[in-house]
Amino acid sequence: MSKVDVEKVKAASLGLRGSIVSEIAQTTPRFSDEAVSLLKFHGTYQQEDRDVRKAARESRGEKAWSFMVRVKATGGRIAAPLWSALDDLADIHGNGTLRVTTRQGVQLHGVRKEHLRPVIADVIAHLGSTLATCGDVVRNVMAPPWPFAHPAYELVRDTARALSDEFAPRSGAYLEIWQDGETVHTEEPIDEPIYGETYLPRKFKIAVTVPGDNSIDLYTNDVGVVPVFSDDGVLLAYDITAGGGLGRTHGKTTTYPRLADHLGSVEPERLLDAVRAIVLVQRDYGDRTDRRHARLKYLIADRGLDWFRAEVERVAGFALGPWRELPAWEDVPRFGWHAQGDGRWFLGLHVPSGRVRDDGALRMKSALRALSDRGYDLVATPGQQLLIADVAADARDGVDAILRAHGVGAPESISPVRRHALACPAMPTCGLALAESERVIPELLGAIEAELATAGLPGESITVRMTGCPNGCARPYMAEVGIVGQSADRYQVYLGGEPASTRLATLWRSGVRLAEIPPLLAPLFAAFAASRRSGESFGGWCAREVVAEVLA
Ligand code: SRM
Ligand code: SF4
Repeated sequence: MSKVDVEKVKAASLGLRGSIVSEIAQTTPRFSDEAVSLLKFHGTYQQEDRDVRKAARESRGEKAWSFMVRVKATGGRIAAPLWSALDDLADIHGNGTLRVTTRQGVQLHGVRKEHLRPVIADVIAHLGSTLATCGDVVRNVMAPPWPFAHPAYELVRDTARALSDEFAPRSGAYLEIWQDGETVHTEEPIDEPIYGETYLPRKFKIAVTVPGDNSIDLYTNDVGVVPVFSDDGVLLAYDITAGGGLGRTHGKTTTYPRLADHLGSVEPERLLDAVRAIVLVQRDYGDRTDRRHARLKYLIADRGLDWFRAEVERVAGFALGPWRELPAWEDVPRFGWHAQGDGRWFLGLHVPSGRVRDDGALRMKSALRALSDRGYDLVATPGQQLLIADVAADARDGVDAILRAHGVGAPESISPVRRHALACPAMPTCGLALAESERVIPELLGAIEAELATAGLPGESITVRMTGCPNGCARPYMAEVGIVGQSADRYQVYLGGEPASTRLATLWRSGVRLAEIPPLLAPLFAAFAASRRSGESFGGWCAREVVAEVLA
């Protein structure tokens, strides 16, 4: 629970200014709780190194405070100069790593308070931004990461950028504080035409994708947007989903993961008006009395989809059309070289849990830096992968040579289980972590792979997603095997999601120790190998054979 009344802090903040500037000037290693809640809107979280909590308290009488800084990347695209700058910042002011997030952003960890301003100023100087990557606003807008030159992909990238611009906070506070170093106190009303003085009740997430491509996990977003084309490729409308979200709290049954509903469709030129109306309805009706009940998913669940659609239509001033049928969804992580369709290529790399670091002979961070210094843009995928974009056909060998020289092997050699896995950061930086995630998943995946091999399924593709708490940052509730931290070394196991991320998984076991998970899954793998239907995924088999039994 937040220690401050976030609604009051927002209202009194004069457009997200609050006391941030005066507190930056103080020599204390942390901010007040009020400033901490405003800093999120600026893209930074106050954290502590939980590994050294006791030692830090004993030696300094204070926790080991530092800051996570989250950088925006609409559709995951990170221009080469910005990546090179982030790489430097990670070494100079961070913990020497960068982390690609499950919403296609990039995070720096371990930034000390006195370095926050130089870090964010440098991001701005390299044409990046951290604004609205956190806080009660529209967050980083997702789009399929693949840099295909196909018109449908170009359209959704443009649409994601238009939505991102539409919902960017207008307050001048961001540049005043981080670029200029002072706030301009004004008696003028704060000019936030969409958000007003108190912004949204809670975070708000939007994703855009092309029909069939579910790389962005459409149904987990507050709003999803999908263009609908005629057979000859003419844009007819946009389908809109609403009310997805995954966060929940252990023991609080009024909180739950929810798949988005099919809200309807809209004519192409009215898309921004329609999405703005949705955001405004959530702004005005979302539950501001309880932050655990404040997401759009609860508004729609409580009031009903028909009420919600009618209210959106009233605010928009026009009716939405019916939902238009779309082709089946697929989630195909792309590794290795792929033609973009414009004569150039992109390379999909495996970055375990999105953590970019140099680790012994495997120098992924230095390799990516060598590539960004040569002018290659990077693209972060929702699957915590990185792509090297826009490589000329005759430059591919050179890119491969740079990667090999830094110990980065061919991505095709990575097993399917590892390729599909996601894990959230959890310990030691996340203040909400109840159990380990990123640091223990490599070993867990190894043990799961061994059990698959024993069951006669070596090389089987299964989606394993793990989080250190029930908030769902690595979207475990959509996985074939979802693992959710409960307390130190105790986890819940969810089963039955689909590889294409279209069905919620169901809770199967609770209170399981990490080491017990692979042997617990082993009999299921054996039964799956013996009785799977043609083309059936492990998640599909679990939904048929295991989940039905759990729910019975
Ligand atoms: Fe998340 C809070 C990390 C994607 C649901 N999330 C946090 C915080 C900031 C912890 C905190 O509030 O103190 C974590 C920081 C950890 C750290 O040390 O870096 C954190 N979330 C992440 C990232 C970095 C996980 C990752 O492995 O990449 C992702 C950053 C995405 C980005 O670039 O914006 C991240 N978080 C998600 C997702 C997945 C998504 O958006 O597709 C979800 C589930 C979808 C959803 O929102 O429903 C998610 N994070 C949460 C929640 C639960 C929200 C809720 O409705 O209950 C919290 C807690 C909260 O907001 O109170 C949370
Ligand atoms: Fe932290 Fe929980 Fe999100 Fe993991 S799922 S990053 S432990 S809030």
